[in-house]
Amino acid sequence: MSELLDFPSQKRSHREHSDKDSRAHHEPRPAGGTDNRRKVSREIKVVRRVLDANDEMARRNRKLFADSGIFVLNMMSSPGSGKTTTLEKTLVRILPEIQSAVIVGDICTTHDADRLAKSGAPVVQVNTDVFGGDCHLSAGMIEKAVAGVQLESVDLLIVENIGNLVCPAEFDIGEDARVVVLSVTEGEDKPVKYPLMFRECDAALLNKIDLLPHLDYDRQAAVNFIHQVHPGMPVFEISAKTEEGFDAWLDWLTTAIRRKRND
Ligand SMILES: Nc1nc2c(ncn2[C@@H]2O[C@H](COP(=O)(O)OP(=O)(O)OP(=O)(O)O)[C@@H](O)[C@H]2O)c(=O)[nH]1
Ligand SMILES: [Mg+2]
Ligand SMILES: [Zn+2]
Repeated sequence: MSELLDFPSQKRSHREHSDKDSRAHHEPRPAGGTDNRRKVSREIKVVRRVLDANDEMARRNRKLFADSGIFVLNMMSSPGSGKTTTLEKTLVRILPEIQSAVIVGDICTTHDADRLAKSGAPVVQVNTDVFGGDCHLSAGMIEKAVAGVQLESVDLLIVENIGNLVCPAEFDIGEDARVVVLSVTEGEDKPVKYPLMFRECDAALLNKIDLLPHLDYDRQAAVNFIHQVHPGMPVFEISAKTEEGFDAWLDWLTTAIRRKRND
């Protein structure tokens, strides 16, 4: 069984988010006149309010998850890197020992929720499509979505973020760990082209390695690029299709969950 949440009230936030991006990545500079400066300073104030509100909600989420003894994993990647496939296989292998629930974000459809619900885990699908749709999950969306989850019977809450290698990394949702999936069909250089995502994550999954015989792909170069932006970050080379490499990935995940439980 999966549940669908729509976020029609997010209409304004995409513009606010765009403003935020300009501040986060390249602080807008006044181009000249006083009016322009005033406008920029007003925009920065709006952006700061949006960010502060998100951080506040993320703090609330984190406290709720800590009080409930739940480990929260935020999985992010470009569209189609294999987040859902990896999670389908992960859930089969960790259930029922690790009671899990999933929140999955997409702009449209319940395709991913339908796939993940087959594991038997409770799944909440967040759709952001009405009026354009946000391209990331915010702490507020997670706060609303967890209201549909019976937290007392959950050890692990997995959030599959909206497919996007850029802004999901900027939004704290109250998670314990962040994982980025990079598939070998995307090219080796994505970590240096989209460094924030790789800098902000705790582990990377290099997925679809079953396709390597068909590609001209330098896996060591990809790992080197990841370590260029995030030295020492664990990188697990996996195939969500064949489950090659899953033992090391699941070992990392279960160790992280156990560590939080013992804290
Ligand atoms: N060959 C191969 N195909 C894979 C692998 N993992 C995923 N795929 C395929 O890649 C496509 C996209 O996989 P998804 O798991 O839906 O990707 P996603 O990251 O969840 O996509 P979005 O949620 O839309 O961002 C599907 O056709 C999968 O079957 C893999 O390890 N090997
Ligand atoms: Mg998916
Ligand atoms: Zn976004």
